[in-house]
Amino acid sequence: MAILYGIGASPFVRKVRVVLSEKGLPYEREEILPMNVPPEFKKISPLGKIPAYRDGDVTLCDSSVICAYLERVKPVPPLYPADAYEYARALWFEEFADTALVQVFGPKIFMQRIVNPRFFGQPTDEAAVAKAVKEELPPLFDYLEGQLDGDQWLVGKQFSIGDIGVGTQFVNLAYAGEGVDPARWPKLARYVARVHERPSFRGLIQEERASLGISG
Ligand SMILES: N[C@@H](CCC(=O)N[C@@H](CS)C(=O)NCC(=O)O)C(=O)O
Repeated sequence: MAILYGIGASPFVRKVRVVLSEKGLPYEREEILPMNVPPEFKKISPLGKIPAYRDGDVTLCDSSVICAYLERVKPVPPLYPADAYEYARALWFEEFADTALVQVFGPKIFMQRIVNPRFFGQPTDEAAVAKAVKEELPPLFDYLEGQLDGDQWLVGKQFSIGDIGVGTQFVNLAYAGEGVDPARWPKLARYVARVHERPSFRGLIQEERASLGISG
């Protein structure tokens, strides 16, 4: 049985779990906290980051690498568009989420509201969260709103790795009690709800909310 290493609350671990679920690939998850990882873990994830993946002799790290590998292992259903331009666009949205979205949603909001008080006994710096929400979220949301041309998904007609990458970051934002104002970003609000309603996301969100003790 394949093993995915990492904790459920990580948006990058969730990205891989959604791909595994969409493709119907069985796996077990082994809890690895992203700080002070065991030295053994660095043999499969040299930077010490989660997720990492093992299937027999195959060991991999980095969510984007693992997802691309899984696509080759089980090409159906496809999560990367066949058309060259659409393929590149899907990779772009994954990259945008893995860099621009996580940089704000993660340390500035999710860490502050969830991780610091629950796991480190530190108070939330609400002023810092409010500043990030007011100043840093709107340009990101404006961009995504402009990319949603009334289509169901970000790229073409197909649910893709771009939607998974973006959708997983919005899960952490929701856990931290923030979201998309439908009056200001109507297409994005509908889109995020659509992505999170997929069974692959919905099941994980229920499981994670229960384990983190977050209602909703
Ligand atoms: N590019 C990596 C990013 C993974 C990542 O940043 N994971 C975080 C947890 S959400 C981590 O392990 N952080 C610990 C560290 O940076 O040492 C991927 O896509 O897997």
